[in-house]
Amino acid sequence: MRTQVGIIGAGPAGLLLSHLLGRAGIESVVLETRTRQDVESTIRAGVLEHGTAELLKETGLGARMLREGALHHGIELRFGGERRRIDLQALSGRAITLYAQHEVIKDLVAARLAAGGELLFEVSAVEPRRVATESPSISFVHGGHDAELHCDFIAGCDGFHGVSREAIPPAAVQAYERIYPFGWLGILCRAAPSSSELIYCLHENGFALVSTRSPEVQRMYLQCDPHEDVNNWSEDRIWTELQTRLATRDGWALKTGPIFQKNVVGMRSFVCETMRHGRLFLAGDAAHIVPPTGAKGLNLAVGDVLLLSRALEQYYRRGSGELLESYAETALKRVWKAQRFSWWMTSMLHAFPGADEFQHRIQLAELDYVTHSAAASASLAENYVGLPFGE
Ligand code: FAS
Ligand code: PHB
Repeated sequence: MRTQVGIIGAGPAGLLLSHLLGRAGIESVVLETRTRQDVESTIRAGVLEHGTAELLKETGLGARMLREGALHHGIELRFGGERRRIDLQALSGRAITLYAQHEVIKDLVAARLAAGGELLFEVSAVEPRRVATESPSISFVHGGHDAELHCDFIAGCDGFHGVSREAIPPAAVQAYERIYPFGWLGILCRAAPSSSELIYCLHENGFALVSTRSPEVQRMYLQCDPHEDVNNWSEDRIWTELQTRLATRDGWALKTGPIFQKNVVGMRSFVCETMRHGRLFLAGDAAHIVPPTGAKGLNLAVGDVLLLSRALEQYYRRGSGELLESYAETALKRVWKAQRFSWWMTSMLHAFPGADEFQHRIQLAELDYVTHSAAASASLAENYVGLPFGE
């Protein structure tokens, strides 16, 4: 097979890149190991930055998001029984959109297929080849047949556990990592919203987050041991612990309901500074991971592929490799800012094993300062709604 851009991975990064390239008249083929149904039902992100939502709208993908998503103009920080609102709209002039990642994926897959895009699901043995030459290719197996996709460029959008980053010689890889001594137990439940905006909560027992998916389905998280067995958490234990951590002086109550999905995720910060090796370009979780406290992962992937699509457009339209040359450097500027914000939110809002009362008081003082100081809350707000693309 032959195409211009071979894309490995049909997550938000790979599908959005194929969509943006398609709109610029650039051919691509997306290779995905899982089934379409699996990809369209993976429960992950829920928060879209202002810039992400605008890009989806501008590129013809906004209709269902506008109908079924929800604009949130603020978030709440909760600590020491106190409730403090951060007015994102007033502080940054922007809002966030609550619209689940797998819904974005469904919209992207539908748009690609409607545009005649080539998506190959259930491929295996994917291997990027000759990435440091001018004629790379990707070998894979599909429908029991060996295949080779010849292309000008390869976009590695296959997430943290993919093959693309592994295709870069170790000597060329510069990576940075921080693994956190806690994880998140995430639940989906059928219940009415307990709050009209997201609640980020620090309690001495640990972090808690109240998020949402729709008026009928709620998403919540609580800090737990990273190796926790989710079966140790009965529905009663989950609701009791959430209510304990989220308790306020004014008797606020959590709305509960049947939990139909629960899982534990570990937390890490990771950056592979080598986002490009020859004709192989990494984007999204294949190059960087942030702890979900800052709600940045999906939005960073969007920022990467917007940059990469513009660089490829410049190459095919004007024969210039200038933006391709600067892709990694430009993308990493935004990646490190999001890393800093996600690490900061995680450090401020989680109970660290072995931390003493002094540490806890410092975190409470930081939350008190952030929610009182116009400068500090404006800084939080502008990072949370998303720094402008390319910055
Ligand atoms: P993905 O991992 O989503 O997609 C990679 C794709 O490549 C997958 O479909 C995989 O099957 C495929 N693949 C892997 N290996 C392959 C191979 N060898 N060949 C072909 N295909 C291959 N981010 C936010 O912005 N906001 C949030 O609220 C948020 N919440 C989160 C909550 C949780 C519990 C988790 C785990 C993450 C959360 N994130 C959040 C981060 C998350 O959204 C990721 O950043 C996002 O999925 C990254 O997208 P991709 O880079 O496309 O990678
Ligand atoms: C979510 O809705 O899944 C969510 C929201 C905010 C976060 C992380 C996850 O920071």
